[in-house]
Amino acid sequence: MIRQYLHDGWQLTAATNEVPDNIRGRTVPAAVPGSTHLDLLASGLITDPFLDRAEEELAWMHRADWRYSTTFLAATARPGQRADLVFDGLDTVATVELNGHVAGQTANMHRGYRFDVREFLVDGGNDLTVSFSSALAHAEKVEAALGSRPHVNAHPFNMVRKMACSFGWDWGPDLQTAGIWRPVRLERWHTARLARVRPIVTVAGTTGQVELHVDIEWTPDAAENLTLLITLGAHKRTVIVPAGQTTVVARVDVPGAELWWPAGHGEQPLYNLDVVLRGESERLDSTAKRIGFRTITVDTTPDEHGTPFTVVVNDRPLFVKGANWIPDDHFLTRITRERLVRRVDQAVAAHVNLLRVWGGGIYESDDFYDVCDERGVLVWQDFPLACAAYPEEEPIRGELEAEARENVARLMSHASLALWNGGNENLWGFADWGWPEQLDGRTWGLGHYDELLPGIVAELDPTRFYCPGSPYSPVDGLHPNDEDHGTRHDWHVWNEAGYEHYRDHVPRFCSEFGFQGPPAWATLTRWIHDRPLTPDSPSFLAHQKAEDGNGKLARGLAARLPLPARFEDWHWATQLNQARAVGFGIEHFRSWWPRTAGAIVWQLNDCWPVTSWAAIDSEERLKPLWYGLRHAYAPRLLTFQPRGDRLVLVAVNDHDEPWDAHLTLDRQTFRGVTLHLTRLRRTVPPRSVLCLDLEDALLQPANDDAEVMVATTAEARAILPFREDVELAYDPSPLTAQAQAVRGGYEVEVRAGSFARDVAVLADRVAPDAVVDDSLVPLLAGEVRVFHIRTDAVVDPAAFTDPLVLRCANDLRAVPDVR
Ligand code: BMA
Repeated sequence: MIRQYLHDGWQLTAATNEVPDNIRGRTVPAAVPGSTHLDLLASGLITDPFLDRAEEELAWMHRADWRYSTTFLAATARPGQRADLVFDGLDTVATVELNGHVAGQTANMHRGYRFDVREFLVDGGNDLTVSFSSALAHAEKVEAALGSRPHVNAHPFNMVRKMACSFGWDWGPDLQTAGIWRPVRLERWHTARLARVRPIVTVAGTTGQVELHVDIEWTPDAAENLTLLITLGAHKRTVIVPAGQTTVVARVDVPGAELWWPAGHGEQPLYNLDVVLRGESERLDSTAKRIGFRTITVDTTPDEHGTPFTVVVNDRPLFVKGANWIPDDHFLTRITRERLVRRVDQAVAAHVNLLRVWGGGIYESDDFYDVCDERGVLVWQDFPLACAAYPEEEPIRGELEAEARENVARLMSHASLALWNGGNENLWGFADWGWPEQLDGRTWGLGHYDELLPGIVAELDPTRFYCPGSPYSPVDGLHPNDEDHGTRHDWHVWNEAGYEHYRDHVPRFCSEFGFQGPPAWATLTRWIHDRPLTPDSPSFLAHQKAEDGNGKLARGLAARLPLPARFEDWHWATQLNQARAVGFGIEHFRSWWPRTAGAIVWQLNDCWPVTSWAAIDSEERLKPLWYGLRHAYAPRLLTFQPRGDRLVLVAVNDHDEPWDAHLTLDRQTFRGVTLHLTRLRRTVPPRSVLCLDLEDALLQPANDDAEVMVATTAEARAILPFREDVELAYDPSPLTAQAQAVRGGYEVEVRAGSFARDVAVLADRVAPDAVVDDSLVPLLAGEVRVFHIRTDAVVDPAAFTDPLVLRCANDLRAVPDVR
């Protein structure tokens, strides 16, 4: 096998006249892999699509057609040799021509294409063109042919196999990309090649087992017997492949295999699996994968509460501390392995042990799953189907089948891959969003979720759990979002209700819930230049995509925190409230373990600068929510929760070791006068939850607007005032602080004269690269905390104690409220 990558010399030209004057007839250098927006940006022909309201100016690109072309040097194919033009990904509707001959046509960005171009190759320069036509126009044509189906947002993304959020989402821009988005190469081979290699990995007792399924493609005239050499760590196997045999199944056992564990529960040993196909005299083809030995199941055995959804790894049931993942940049080809490493590391640092690759995005790159394997992050993979009814007719069915087969086979080797899921909110949409009337009997995708996709998983990747959708109730006749059965999404909080309503439900598994907040200040002000900058200024609004998003932010603050007039305070208040809301939900869900077996917050990351549910913004900055996640997902957690009509203290121990907790419980005034104090010692068994009754003397304040309840151990602390912030009589400026330069950054020593809630150093306001080690820290009267800030910037240290940088919840009481 000779692989010749064809990434050089590409040029891009608009293929229609319906483009702006400065682009019509122009040819510009093109990046491959890449996309039209990025090429035009690099040539200075468009404004950066993320800037202010540039997205609107670029709407013409939805309907544009493009031609990519290059010339590469090659020789004609020798007799008996195959020459395939292989595209790992084309976005999306394309015609591929080599030297004027049509090699093939495509309409699915989620799969690869292999075209036999033996007949078209010439000696010397070969002209390759890829002509893209508008994916939107294609989708509209399919819609006209098959009949329309309900979908969220403006465009019929459900009519073309292209990333749904390409067409805009409630956190994403409507910038419809086109381009050669994954590698392209010429593959020359003879005799045979490895068409597909599928390791089915299990553990039996202490033996790791790999059942390797290898599909071989032969040239028609090949007549020799071949050898397959399999190397797994120190274990080797050789299998003879008789001429013409297209499948081989081989078993390799690894006695005493080291087990792979999710982060927080053990190590992530990975074994190299190399497969080589040899002819009599030469190596014909090879592939390398990495596997890990573990078992992952989802326990759905009915119990006294209904039907659980408990992820079990190596026989150990785990509480899933999850986050939903969206494409990490709207322009997918900018997502490097390094960027993915940083993002997954940020997730792990917040104690996240599962990422759900959400159905409005893509099957991610190999790098993504490699990094998750290495870091011990479980992956829940949605098939890319979201918030819409999908036709079960051609061409959608055939394309979905082709992409699912390819991607199941591509990803199944990964130790981190925990489960396949049919799609996002499509079952819910049918049940609740008025689809049956709109569909009028047309197909909507049930066959995909109940037959096509589970059939493919069972055939190709039989050890992996398949779930038809999220949310999903595994009991016939029940609503997909039933709290007692399977998974649930809680969007009542945020859309209609305050976050206290998370406590109205005890779901078996909450696979989506979340609350919005703006991006970090440095991110916001780099991309949005409104003067004045307000939540309603035009560019800011262009980066707030949620329906009535600002209204929901305002209602979310109501009754809790002031609704500040000054933008800087609004920014802080809404970021803080986002973190509080999600932390509140997580603590509630964790307190119900094992009945509630997981929480997957919406959402970890962003794909452009936007007000969204994300914990990490598009410039990789940690929003206060990220720190909130890290607190709420900490392996050992103390939280006050209602049980019956009283509050109890819940101690959550996620470790595999018991927690010998020496507890101090006290009630004290904001000024630090202790009014009640008890000490006790309790052991919380591994991976379990202990509820502790509390004495009246702790629970009943003398002044409910000026006291807190505190539970402390060496590893965890819970602090709870008796009322909402707007009703508390706390000091609006309780902090004194000093900052100094240290190696690698700055230190800010903060002292609380009286109770200070959610102390934060918004360090990126001082230097865009500055990162603080902790945030949203409560300080009791008299406590001192040193915040460590990492930055390369040289600044006056006092900048970190500026009132717009060093903040706490209290200070919002000092600012004018617009209500
Ligand atoms: C859920 C998700 C996304 C959406 C989010 C916030 O429906 O699946 O579609 O972005 O809510 O509205």
